[in-house]
Amino acid sequence: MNTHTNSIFSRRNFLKAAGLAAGAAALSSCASAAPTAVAKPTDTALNRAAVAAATSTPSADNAAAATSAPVNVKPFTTYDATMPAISADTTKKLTIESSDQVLYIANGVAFQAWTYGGTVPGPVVALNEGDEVQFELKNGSNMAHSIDFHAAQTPPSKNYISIQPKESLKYNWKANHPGCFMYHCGTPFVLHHMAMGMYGATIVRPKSGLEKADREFVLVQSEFYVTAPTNGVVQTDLTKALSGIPDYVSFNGYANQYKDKPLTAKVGELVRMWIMNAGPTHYSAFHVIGTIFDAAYQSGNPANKMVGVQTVNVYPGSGMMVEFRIPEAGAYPFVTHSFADASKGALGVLTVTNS
Ligand SMILES: [Cu+2]
Repeated sequence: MNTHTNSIFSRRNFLKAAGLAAGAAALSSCASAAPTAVAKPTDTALNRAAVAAATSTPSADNAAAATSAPVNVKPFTTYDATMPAISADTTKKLTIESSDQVLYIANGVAFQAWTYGGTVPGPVVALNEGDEVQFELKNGSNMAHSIDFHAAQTPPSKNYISIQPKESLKYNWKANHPGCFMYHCGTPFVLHHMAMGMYGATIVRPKSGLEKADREFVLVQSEFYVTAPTNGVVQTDLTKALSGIPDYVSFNGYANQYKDKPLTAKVGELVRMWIMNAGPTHYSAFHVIGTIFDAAYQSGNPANKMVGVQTVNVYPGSGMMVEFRIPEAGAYPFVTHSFADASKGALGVLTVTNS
């Protein structure tokens, strides 16, 4: 990413990307060195109890655990689920660079990924309705890629085309509709490029405004289909991807990361969650155990309001926005209620406290 992205991504994400670049440089200069230990997230007794109530299935972490120490793998850092700030500029310069990375997708599972901006999912693109996006895709990967913004209305034949390594592609588009949208690589074999990690969320805030939320999160659900590890790294297994039986399902690219490091809120606060389902294949039945959504908005558009909703259906390639207030302190797991997928890692916890 270049400095242009600062106008559109939060400083946090920018720093994260910068840190990742530094880490990659360090690793490339000592490829034979022992890998950095994976940060082990904390797990409180409170959350264990909550999660035990949600799923009694053992952790997915062992399904394809690495058999030897992985090399050139980035240390795990929790993907910050906080909705980034949106700049007031009505013209937003956005540059995304694709790159090949080995990332952890679950505890001890190093995955060969193709990324946007060095992470899976890629950075959250945060816009206001009506913004013009001056977009550039740079291909820093070793194979052809493209990018398809569901928030855009533009000819795919002209702009969603594949570019070769070291090439770049520029096109402008306008965020005409508010909501929670997917972006992804559309280069054939599309299932392969998406299963490798090439997706992210675009959030377009409506012109009409939204009630100020006390907590606002972005969650991207996605599946991973992997081989047994070779040299400590698992690859995408296309046969499994075609069969639709994943090894891991995650929120924001890492199985159970918000079970291990919960999101937080306080009693009575307005909590808003933008949920984007990158698939590539499974539907998400998003549900927060112990509460009911006061409102849910199909595609995240305020015109598509439902009330008193227990579970929302987030189709692959679509998004939702939900709002709720928790009346009593406790640990509230959030899951896809497709429980095979929750058991494979699509499970987190919202810890709600009195003060
Ligand atoms: Cu691609």
